[in-house]
Amino acid sequence: MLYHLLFPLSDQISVFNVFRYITFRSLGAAITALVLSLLLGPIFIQWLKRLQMGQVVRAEGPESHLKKKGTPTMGGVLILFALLLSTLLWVDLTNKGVWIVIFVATTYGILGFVDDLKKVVYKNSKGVSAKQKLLVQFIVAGVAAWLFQDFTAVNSELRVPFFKNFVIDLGWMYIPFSMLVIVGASNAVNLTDGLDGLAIGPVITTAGTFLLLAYVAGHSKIAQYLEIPYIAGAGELSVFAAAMAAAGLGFLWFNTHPAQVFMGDVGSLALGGAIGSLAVITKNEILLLIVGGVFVMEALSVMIQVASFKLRGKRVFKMAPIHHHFELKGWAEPKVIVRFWIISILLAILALSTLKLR
Ligand code: 57M
Repeated sequence: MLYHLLFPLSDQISVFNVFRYITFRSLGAAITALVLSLLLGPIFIQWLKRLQMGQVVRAEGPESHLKKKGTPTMGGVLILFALLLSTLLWVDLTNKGVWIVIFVATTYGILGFVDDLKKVVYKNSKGVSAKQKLLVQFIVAGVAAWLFQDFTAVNSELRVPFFKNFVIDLGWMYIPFSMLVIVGASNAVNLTDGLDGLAIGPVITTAGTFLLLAYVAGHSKIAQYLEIPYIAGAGELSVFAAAMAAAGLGFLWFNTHPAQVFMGDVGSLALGGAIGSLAVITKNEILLLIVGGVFVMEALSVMIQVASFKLRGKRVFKMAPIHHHFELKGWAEPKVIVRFWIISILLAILALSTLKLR
């Protein structure tokens, strides 16, 4: 909004010329989101406590989790508030791509909010059924994938990291594929959110990586130099990604071990959906497997565990997702969390290196 209010005045007040720069507006969005989440965090947590929005902890989880019972959840409302307000304040509101990503994050956030309410308020620990959740997620992802089609160069071609000239054209299959990317990312973040700060850490590194990927994809000269698809308008997504990373950082201040608040499905589903959408709109669908490698590892561990249990009647891990496996191996919770953060940072660096390595 500030861009539309102040940039037109730059003829009279030249300093307002800075609003034309995506870098400046990304920095503004990040500072706004960080300040909002840090300032509103304590008030929001108090409010959740008063409303008794305490987490219901399932008995079959690791012993160490039982003491977490009652921790306020649905902190994702705070993240989304800071993220969306900051984005709307600093982004070019005529950019369609940003609105599509906001549409996914908001609808997935509402889905998660309903799930959390059912679990926390109605004490129904199953929440919204998995089938209902998936149906809504695929419908929203389908609308987003369809809308992405006329967003400049979002086309059916897939690029494989490290192999610049190797392009796979999925044709009509690109729509269901991109839906799978968005729904998969959302559920992978959801599964990862099982230890204090375990999900929000990789969300911050992933958002920071997409800040850079969106900027270069939307910059014709840099995209040409790096031999990556030029996607006109993708640069504005840097503002959204910057706000997302900063809102996550502010939330981590309260979610770090021992957590004062959990993000809830309202946070994990929304943030995962936003990450999947950013990957599709910047044409980094396969690169997301590297950037979001921690989320992939967590989701894969569940698939392997359930498949092995069904086919062989035996577990591969002591418990899935894999963060519980390390807990049951005797790793302290902070050790598991910080080691997963280290992996996430290394994967982000590796992903960015693919821009140069060919
Ligand atoms: C999402 N939710 C956490 C919190 C957070 C198929 C199966 C693998 C599904 C999976 C599952 O139910 N996942 C749901 C993970 C839960 O966190 C809440 O959920 C929100 C995110 N969606 O924001 O509101 C618990 O995680 C802990 N937590 C923290 N700190 C945080 O910052 O400590 C969360 C955030 C919270 C808290 O204890 O209550 C969760 O783990 O449920 N199921 C599982 O993950 C279960 N695994 C399992 O059943 N494995 C089986 C088979 C089916 C694969 C096996 O290995 O044999 C384990 N997790 C739990 N209980 N808590 C075991 C059962």
